[in-house]
Amino acid sequence: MASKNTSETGAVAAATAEPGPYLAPGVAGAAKIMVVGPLGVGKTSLIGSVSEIEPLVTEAVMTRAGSRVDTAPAAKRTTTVAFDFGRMTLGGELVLYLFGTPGQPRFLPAWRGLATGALGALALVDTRDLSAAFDSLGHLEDLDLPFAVAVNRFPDSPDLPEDDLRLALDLLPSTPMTVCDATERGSCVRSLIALVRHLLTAATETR
Ligand SMILES: Nc1nc2c(ncn2[C@@H]2O[C@H](COP(=O)(O)OP(=O)(O)O)[C@@H](O)[C@H]2O)c(=O)[nH]1
Ligand SMILES: [Mg+2]
Repeated sequence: MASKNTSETGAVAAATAEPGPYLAPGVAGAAKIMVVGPLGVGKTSLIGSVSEIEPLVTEAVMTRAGSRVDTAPAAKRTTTVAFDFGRMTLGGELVLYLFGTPGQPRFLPAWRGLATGALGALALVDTRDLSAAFDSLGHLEDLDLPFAVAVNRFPDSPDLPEDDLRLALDLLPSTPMTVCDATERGSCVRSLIALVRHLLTAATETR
């Protein structure tokens, strides 16, 4: 157990050792990863926390017209109008290209195009409103895209046992679930590592 923790700490530290515009010389592979979830769950924050390049963010100030269709937390003043994009190198070898995908139901038809070539997804969940995650999770299942769940903790998030969360979200036992703070890099990297491990296991099993 101790060695797993040590290697995980090392992997987190090595994730973006040298942020910059150029790929690390040892990069051997790349994966397109979607970061999905409802409005306000923390997608833009997570990509901003881990990206080693200036993330491409397509935020717009929410208008009164938009507020009729997008129900957002009171403190939220902007919304993603296309998608977020960032890049993170894991262990100096594997580059993850992260596509943050708007969670509002009207964007769901666009997912089919955005998901083309994606290896998997990190589904962000807010325990203050679990039902808001259903659209994204359902769509991942429709697209047959493997995913891991990351519970983004806010200061006022209720503490729910993992089993209850799994039941409420109807997750398979094999679906990884981590807890993160989208504004804190280390926890976001750990969630992405859990996803990549899951994708590697799935790929090995189907070989
Ligand atoms: N305290 C705290 N605030 C967060 C966290 N994640 C997101 N936020 C805040 O919640 C709001 C919505 O986050 P955002 O990343 O824009 O959500 P998105 O709509 O999924 O892209 C922003 O004001 C963030 O600063 C978190 O883990 N902790
Ligand atoms: Mg956003």
